Amino acid sequence: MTNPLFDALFAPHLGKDTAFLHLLDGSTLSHDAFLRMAAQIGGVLDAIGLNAGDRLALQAAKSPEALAVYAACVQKGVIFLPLNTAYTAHELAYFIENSEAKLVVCDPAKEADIAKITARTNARLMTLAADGSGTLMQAAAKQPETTQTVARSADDLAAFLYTSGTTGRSKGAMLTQDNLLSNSEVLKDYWGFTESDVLLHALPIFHTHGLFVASNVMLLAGGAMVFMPAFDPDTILAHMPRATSMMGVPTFYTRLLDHDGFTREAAAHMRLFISGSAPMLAETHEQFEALTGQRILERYGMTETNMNTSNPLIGTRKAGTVGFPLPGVELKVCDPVTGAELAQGEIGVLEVRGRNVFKGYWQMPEKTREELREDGFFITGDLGLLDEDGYVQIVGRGKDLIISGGYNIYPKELELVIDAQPGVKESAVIGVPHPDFGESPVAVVVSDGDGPDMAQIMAACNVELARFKHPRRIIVIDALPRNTMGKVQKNALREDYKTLFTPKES
Ligand code: MCA
Ligand code: AMP
Repeated sequence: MTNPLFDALFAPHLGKDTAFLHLLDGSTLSHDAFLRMAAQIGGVLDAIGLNAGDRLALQAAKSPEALAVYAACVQKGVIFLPLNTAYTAHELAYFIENSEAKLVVCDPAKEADIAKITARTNARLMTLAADGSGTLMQAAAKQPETTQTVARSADDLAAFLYTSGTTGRSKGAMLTQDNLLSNSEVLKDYWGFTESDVLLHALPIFHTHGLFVASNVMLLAGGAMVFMPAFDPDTILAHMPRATSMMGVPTFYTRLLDHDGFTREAAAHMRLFISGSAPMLAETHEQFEALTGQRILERYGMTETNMNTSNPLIGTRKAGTVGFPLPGVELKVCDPVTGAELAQGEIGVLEVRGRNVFKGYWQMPEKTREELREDGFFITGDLGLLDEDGYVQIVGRGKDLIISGGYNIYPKELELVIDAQPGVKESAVIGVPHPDFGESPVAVVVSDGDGPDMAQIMAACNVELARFKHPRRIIVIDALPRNTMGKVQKNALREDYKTLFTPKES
């Protein structure tokens, strides 16, 4: 009986007393202790009747237990659906309904709100707090510390990750065991991770970066992670002398550079700093190298594809580029209209193909057809080129997307909420450069009648949208700039407001 993902990431560590998670209370959880905890959670999944292919949605604080829920899902063939802890009940309702999750695990503080959703969908609801308390681990404590591994094939689904869309409607990206496994195998080797590595893990574990890149790679390598609930520069610096590596979004690096305690000596024990999820300014690369003598390794990925390209471990890490296509990943730069492949140096839409590319969007065959070609190439929506040395350079986005501190914000989602408010004729949401988050959303609103009520707009955002998506400014203007076809010219708006957040916002 085989379960490729479990067999590669988890099974080799059964019975091993090696360090897996260093926690901030000073304790260390061994690989074996972690797997015993996961087996007990797996026992709960069996007891409540979850079968392979069923979905489990988790919205809980980052903790060893939350990571063990992922391991339990892999072992039992249950499809894991992690959800951003910032999502509101309004957003959660969609994910729970759309995925038809059979079990929802949430923070006890949100139980009352989420119970209203699960009552409608007939899903089972259990709780998991940041300290591991709650009904899930109470039930797990009664289960044995070993459990049967359910057979799966490489093509079976392991996870759904929801990604917002340009239409404002989220899509569940279906990721197979092989998508996740093949990518972590490639990354482990490409970045040289071994069991001697200790990774500073400060990313959330509900996205590809913190879960499928950081955690999977470390599980495969057999190394340890300093597992932090969130990014805090003081905590990072306190643990840097025992660590070898860190993965982060550009905001991690700009915040570290702003910290007086971050020096060449502080970073001396580290062998590798990796950045991704959003573009890193060449200036940040340069400042980092000047201070530490080390060069950040930048890579590029997507929820639908895991990681596609990376700068090399050995060789030149070129600032302003995301490196080369990873082994096993084919990358083409294509004409956005015809799809024809373009020559080196020409700017077009990046398309990628490989074992890393997802299976499609859950119950959205049309969306899948729009973005995933029959020949297997996925249309990323990112604009880029291959430079003279074969490095991939991302020059912009063909899709209307804002990335704030590594979180994606689709303007349409905000525009739909804002346009529905009284006094708003129409709105356009744009991403404006921000010194801390890279980009921040700004709403440009055209008033109707007596004009918009700002408090009402923010109240609606509070109910419907996670806090990180909220507009950081709302600007009222007479009319939106449009081209001759009547399309709103967001480029013109971005130009008008490009210095809104500089100099640095307090
Ligand atoms: C928190 N807030 C934010 C963000 N994060 N606002 C805008 N953008 C954000 N990213 C808001 C909170 O709602 C709160 O608002 C205030 O900022 C402070 O909250 P706090 O939790 O203290 O935030 P923080 O510690 O400052 O967090 C910033 C952060 C965090 C460390 C950059 O957002 C983070 O860890 N980002 C990583 C995201 C990530 O893992 N992305 C990978 C996606 P208020 O005070 O007003 O209530 S995977 C992906 O993109 C692909 C596959 C890839 O290539 O990796
Ligand atoms: P997500 O949908 O959350 O997986 O976000 C994926 C998007 O993040 C990609 O399509 C890119 O636009 C962006 N992205 C990820 N890594 C990088 C990077 N190193 N440089 C520029 N953009 C990036």
